[in-house]
Amino acid sequence: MDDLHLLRLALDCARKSPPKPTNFRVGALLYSPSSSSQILTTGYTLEMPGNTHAEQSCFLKLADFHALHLTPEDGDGVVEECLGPLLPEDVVLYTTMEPCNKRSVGNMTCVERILRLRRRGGGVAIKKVVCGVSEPEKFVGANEGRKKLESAGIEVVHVGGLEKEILEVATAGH
Ligand code: HJL
Ligand code: ZN
Repeated sequence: MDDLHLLRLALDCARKSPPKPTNFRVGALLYSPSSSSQILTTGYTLEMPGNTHAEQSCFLKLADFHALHLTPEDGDGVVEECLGPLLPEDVVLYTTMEPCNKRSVGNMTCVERILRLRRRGGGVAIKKVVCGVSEPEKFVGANEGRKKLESAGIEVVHVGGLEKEILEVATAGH
């Protein structure tokens, strides 16, 4: 499956997100070419309980799949700490919008979550992120997410061609 096809699948997920004027409707998935199912999980904004982002929903759903049985009392970020060592070597995050690096008060950013996903040896578990658009400067100004991921050694790839559709879906309800 090529990048554009996978990004299109992520966009299909974004369409399921309930419109909310104060965020973007984003879709994401985790892809591992060496795994038998290849698409490990999908997610979209507000899919999981709470003010959840698409990438965060992916991590929560995959944690459930691995029966990690985590509850909100375990604390934010614990899902990612437990999930990191379980991820296959070649996992790639596809997301219609670059991961967030700033959020409304009290919520961990997706960049921070990605950096918490670590292998047993301590290296980052997700080494590549593919996204369709940068975050528009509407809510939090310039998103430094890409830069932060890259300085942690994560490759961030922009795949062009779906920008118009992605932004239409992201801003529906604004
Ligand atoms: C990404 C998402 C999502 C955003 N970005 N990559 N995935 N909703 O699922 C980024 C945007 C924030 C707003 C509001 N959106 O979501 O900057 O309420 O949604 O914390 O800044 O912040 P909250
Ligand atoms: Zn986010």
